[in-house]
Amino acid sequence: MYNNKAVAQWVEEMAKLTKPDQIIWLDGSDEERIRLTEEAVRTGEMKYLDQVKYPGCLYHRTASNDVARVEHLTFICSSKKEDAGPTNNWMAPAEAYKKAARIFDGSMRGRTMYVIPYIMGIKGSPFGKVGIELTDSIYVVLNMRIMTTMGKAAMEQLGDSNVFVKGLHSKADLNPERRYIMHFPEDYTIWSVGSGYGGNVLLGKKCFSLRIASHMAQEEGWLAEHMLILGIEDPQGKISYIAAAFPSACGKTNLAMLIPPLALKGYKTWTVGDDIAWMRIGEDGRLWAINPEAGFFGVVPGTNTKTNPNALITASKNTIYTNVLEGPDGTIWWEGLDQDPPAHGIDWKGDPWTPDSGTNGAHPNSRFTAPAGQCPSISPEWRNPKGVPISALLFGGRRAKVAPLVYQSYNWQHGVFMGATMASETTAAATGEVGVVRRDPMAMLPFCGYHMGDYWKHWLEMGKKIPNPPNIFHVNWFRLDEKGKFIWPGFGDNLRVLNWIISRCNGKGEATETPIGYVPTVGALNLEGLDLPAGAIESLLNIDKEVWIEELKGQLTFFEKFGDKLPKEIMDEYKAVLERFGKA
Ligand code: OXD
Ligand code: MN
Repeated sequence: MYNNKAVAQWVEEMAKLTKPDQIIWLDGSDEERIRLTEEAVRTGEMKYLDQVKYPGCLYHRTASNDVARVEHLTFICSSKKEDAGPTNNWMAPAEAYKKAARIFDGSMRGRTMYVIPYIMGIKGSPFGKVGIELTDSIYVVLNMRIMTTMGKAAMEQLGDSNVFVKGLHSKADLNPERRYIMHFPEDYTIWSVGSGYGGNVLLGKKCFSLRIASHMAQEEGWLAEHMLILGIEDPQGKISYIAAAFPSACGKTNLAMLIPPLALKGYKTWTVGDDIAWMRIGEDGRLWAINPEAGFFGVVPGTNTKTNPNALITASKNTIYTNVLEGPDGTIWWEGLDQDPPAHGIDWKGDPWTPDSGTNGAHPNSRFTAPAGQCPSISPEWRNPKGVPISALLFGGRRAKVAPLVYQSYNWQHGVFMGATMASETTAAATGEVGVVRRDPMAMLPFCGYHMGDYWKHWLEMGKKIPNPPNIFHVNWFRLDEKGKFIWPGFGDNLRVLNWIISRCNGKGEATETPIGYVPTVGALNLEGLDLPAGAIESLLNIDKEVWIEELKGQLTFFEKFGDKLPKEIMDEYKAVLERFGKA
């Protein structure tokens, strides 16, 4: 069906290994979508939801031991161990290929191999990159249709080039003992076996667009980041774009789809992406970003008409729901939805469930896969092949006491240090242990495809190459009061903070110099219409020296892991903060 020789040869080789009964090359047509959906429904792999309430929506349940990314089974297989660095699992490429091949061998017998050509990015854009995923799962095919530009368009983009990311996926027997997510950055190759969960098997997303792409970006001089992209339009119609990195469970999708509070009249927000940003230096010397994805693969629980009404609308049609609670007659429900649960249903494990069961109906990591174009706040620029110009980069985390609501770095190098020291405290829901600090540099800990020390060096070098770089900020929506309650209302009101950030980028916005960076003065944030208790803004902006000295100790322990790969500039910034605290 397609006549790219390199692709044909590779597909043949992989088919020899996995031994499918047949191979189907996908074209991305609607007829194909309907045919595959009907087949998946016939075999029970997927179910139609009520097509009046949820037009075009499908339900899928993964195996109950296969509901999240598996970091301990994820490997970076660079030829030298040192290129994977201390934050990645490493396996020698020959050993990894051999180990996985034993599981792939014959794994598609009795099954069909689907060939999915896809573009991460926009067709015709210099940002775009082509991948091909081979899979034995229709669920994967239907998700990839939403998350990427797939089919004929991708093969046209590839032409007769032999440069494409080779992704091989098989569910095999879904045995966690025989599950691996292997990345071969030097070969632009991904082998994923033994899982059916999105983050492990939608190979265009984390595997390609972050792990492999971060390696490509280092080679080619750009940035592949775990960042949302959001445009903020002021009442005069000027739109400024930010890109923001937060670890999981810090509200990235919510911020990406933020709705301005009523008090901020005339402001609009525009969603460009909710998870990944590919950024290059534009001809005008600014940093330009695209969202390489075409859909959202969002966490469902907690999504409601208050936290993220735009996500609810986005996922109201043509969406695949995975591992939520199945209610009666093709309905669905999840914890944190502002609607009563059904009297009975089937939970994410496939067991009968009632509100009295005392267990979750939906898995906490249940997901929606929805076309980005359906988002009410989608930016008219989201498919612009040039991308959007970035004024500010934000790093953030969930910190009860350490980080103030917002602060700005003194310069790019200091900003890279801020990203490198990013951390988040675990919540009770996530681990059972509250307040454990997990260091997650640039939110890339599980996604950086090479040595984190080299990655910081690359960031530092990019700073020297960008004639007009974005300003860098740190935000923390999660500061707690003495009673353990959030002080800042968050959600739409985060726009107040973003507005201060944008005014700083325009040479305005009042700030005080502190040991950690520029912090807004108490009067600098627009708090009109917000009913904060007395002293709240002061505590949100407060920097507690004792707490920071402890924090700096934690940063140093973390940096020690990187030995002589820790760039000197990062250590210089560390010492400068200590010095500003009078502790050098
Ligand atoms: C995601 C994640 O799924 O960051 O986006 O874990
Ligand atoms: Mn993510």
